[in-house]
Amino acid sequence: MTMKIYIDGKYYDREDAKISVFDHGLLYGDGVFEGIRIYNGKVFKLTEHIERLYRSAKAIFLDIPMIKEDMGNAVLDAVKINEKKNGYIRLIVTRGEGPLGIDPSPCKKPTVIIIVSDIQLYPDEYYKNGIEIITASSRRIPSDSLDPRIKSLNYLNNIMAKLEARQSGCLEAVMLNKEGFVAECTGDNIFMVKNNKLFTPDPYHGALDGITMRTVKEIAESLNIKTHEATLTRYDIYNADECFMTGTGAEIIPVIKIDGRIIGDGKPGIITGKLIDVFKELTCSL
Ligand code: PXG
Repeated sequence: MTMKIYIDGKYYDREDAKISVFDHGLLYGDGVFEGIRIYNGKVFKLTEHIERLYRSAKAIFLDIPMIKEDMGNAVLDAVKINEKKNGYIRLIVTRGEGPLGIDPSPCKKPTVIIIVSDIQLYPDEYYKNGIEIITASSRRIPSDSLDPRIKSLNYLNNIMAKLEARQSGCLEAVMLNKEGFVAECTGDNIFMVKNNKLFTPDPYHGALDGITMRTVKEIAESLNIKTHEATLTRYDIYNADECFMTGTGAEIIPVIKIDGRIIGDGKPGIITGKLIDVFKELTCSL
């Protein structure tokens, strides 16, 4: 089964799926995207992802040339055509082709791309044993420069933080905002547990409004665990009982060490484990 990639209403084989070198998505990172999971042939939280895509687009003045319903159907169609039962969808809308120069006004038609593929961000053992992370020196772009809720094609500062993690032998990094408060990781939201309560940075501090983060909050509520959107510093994470990250790709992954400090007893925590179990049940019962 070869991969079929959707570009502007047509399907192409992987080798033929190409866009212009004059696309402003490539030239300037001018565009928005979503990463979505397929579990058991069902698209997880499709409406939420489509809604977030259109909110990101609106914020950057990008007029997506189709209505939300058609976009949702295009995603479902791409999943069906690729016969994907478990996998990952990358939905991208770029500013489209235009002349050189950052002014997007000559770009007449946004490019819509849907890739249906696979994703495994971390090996299985990390879900069982947890991972070690560092704090990156690259800060999250300030909210007053680029709202962190916009899931844009500009990931350079996150990539710099990811590289910093890799260079210090870790897989992930936590990013602080310009005031030094914890914002999120390079492609995941962060949570900590203290005294049986969940804490996650208030999105105001510079986090993406994560769909997995929201799902985890709902699961916590169903387990009678309270979640607080808080102002967190590295000190809070160092002294947490448990810590984990959430994201579409990673799902829920325990963090057991940060900046060399062992979190809790250095093993994935009990509440983290419960949340992982319920999340798994949720995605398996779709
Ligand atoms: N923060 C950032 C900066 C993200 O990019 C999240 C948080 C988690 O949000 P969701 O809605 O997915 O729970 C993301 C999402 C990848 C990859 O290819 C990255 C994400 C999602 C899927 C795949 O690394 N980031």
